[in-house]
Amino acid sequence: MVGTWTLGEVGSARDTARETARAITPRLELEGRLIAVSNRVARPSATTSPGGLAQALGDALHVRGGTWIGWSGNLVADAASAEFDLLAEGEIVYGLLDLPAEDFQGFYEGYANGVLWPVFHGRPDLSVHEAGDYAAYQAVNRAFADAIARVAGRDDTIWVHDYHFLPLGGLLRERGIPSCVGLFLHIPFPHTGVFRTIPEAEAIARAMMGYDTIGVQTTRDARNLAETLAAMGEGTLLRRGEGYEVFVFGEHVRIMPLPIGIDVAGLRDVVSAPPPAAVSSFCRTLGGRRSLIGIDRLDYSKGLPQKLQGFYRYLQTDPRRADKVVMTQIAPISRGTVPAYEKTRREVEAIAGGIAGEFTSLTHNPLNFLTRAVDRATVAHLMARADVGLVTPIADGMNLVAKEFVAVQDPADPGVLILSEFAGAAEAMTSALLVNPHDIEAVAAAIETALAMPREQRRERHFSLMEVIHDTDISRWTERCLTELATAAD
Ligand code: GDG
Repeated sequence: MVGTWTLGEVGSARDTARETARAITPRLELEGRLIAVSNRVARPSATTSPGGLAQALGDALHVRGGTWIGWSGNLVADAASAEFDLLAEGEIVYGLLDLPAEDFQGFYEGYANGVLWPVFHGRPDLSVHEAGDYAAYQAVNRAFADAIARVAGRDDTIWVHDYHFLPLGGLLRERGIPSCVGLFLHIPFPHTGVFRTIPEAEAIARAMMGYDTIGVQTTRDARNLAETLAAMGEGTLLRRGEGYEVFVFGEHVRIMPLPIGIDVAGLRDVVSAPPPAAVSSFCRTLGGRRSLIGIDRLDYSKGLPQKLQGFYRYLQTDPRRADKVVMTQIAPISRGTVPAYEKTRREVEAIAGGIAGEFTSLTHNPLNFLTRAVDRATVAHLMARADVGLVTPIADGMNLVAKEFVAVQDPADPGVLILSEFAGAAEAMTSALLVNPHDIEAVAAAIETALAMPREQRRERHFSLMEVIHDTDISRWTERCLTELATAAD
């Protein structure tokens, strides 16, 4: 059970929890552990749900081992009934925290996804400020800080993930946690003026200064964050290599661009196994037609209307094309009860319906549009067999699908990646066909260019994209982040 722990109680609670962890994981050396913290954990025994963060962090911890603290998935009546269980599975100890139902809604849908997500993706017009949501966000962050305080030792490294936990740095410092504490932000960080639209901007900025180091996806995010923190409290900022050091509110934080990647070998293993039967049967139905693929959570940041409009325009330009191509868009519904997501879903379904109505014949449908999640092997094999990968977010921290698409291609005859210049991935993946997704004609033209691209040019582009994919492989990314954390602690 997690209650409110005063500083005096932290030590004994921590020792008890450590003993429990030792008892259940004799293989793990618990001194100087890595403790990762994220809202969702991806346990191997549970049904995995799509999501870049859980996918990447799971891959990282399987490589390195450690403790992973996150929400248990259980909602309870009140804070007093919330349990915090430690559970070992493979090389990871999971610290699973129950959350009070009354706080969860305000924390997750309300503040994290109703305010921070739209603002950080440059859409403050979509943010919805409900009374009580910020208090719920703070309450859940305090509950996590209390749980972490129970297991963290002086030598441990605490690696917090994403916008759900921006204030954790400050809350852990308030609890006297001496460990090195870092944040990795998976989503973009906006310009100062956009960040300041959040009513609680200054309190959040102050709490973020509790971190020793903050990793972000791109140099643009690093600059936005450093300038914002410095501007909020009239502090100073210094360049440090590719990153910054910010001195403000009497604190000091390091900010570094640390672009995330994928488990390249793991994904190639998936595609070297025989494809699922559904993929083989899909390939037979292609009958020599060219194949395009899109894989995105159904989220307004992912540019799904723009992508489908671009495909629609490609077909309208020459209706004979409809019988020569098949576009498969997998768009699993995500955060479906948040109003802005419902609106995007209706918009995307209307465009898909327009394409189907205008171009489906009795014998062929040029668009497969699925709002269900499909399994990882199916996603990987569909990407491997596609001639074109379409990744068109209007804002995105990185976008792992762009990297996955490239990683599963046959180097001798690779498909072509069309990539939005607004994805973090575009900063390094400059050999993709870069497009502005708001320019529908440009998306349609990029599809035409990709389908006509000679093999030699496809191979050259793929070769240089693979250098980026290998350079940011998930194990390298993990080591880079942990080295950054270790030096921040010096
Ligand atoms: C956040 C940031 C950043 C998707 N649909 C299915 C499925 N997926 C998998 C993809 C990929 C992952 O989910 C999505 O990752 P993304 O990076 O594209 O996007 P977010 O979920 O928004 O992730 C993002 C990321 O964190 C990591 O830092 O890149 O910018 O927004 O792995 O393949 N997987 C399965 N079925 C699906 O239907 N199995």
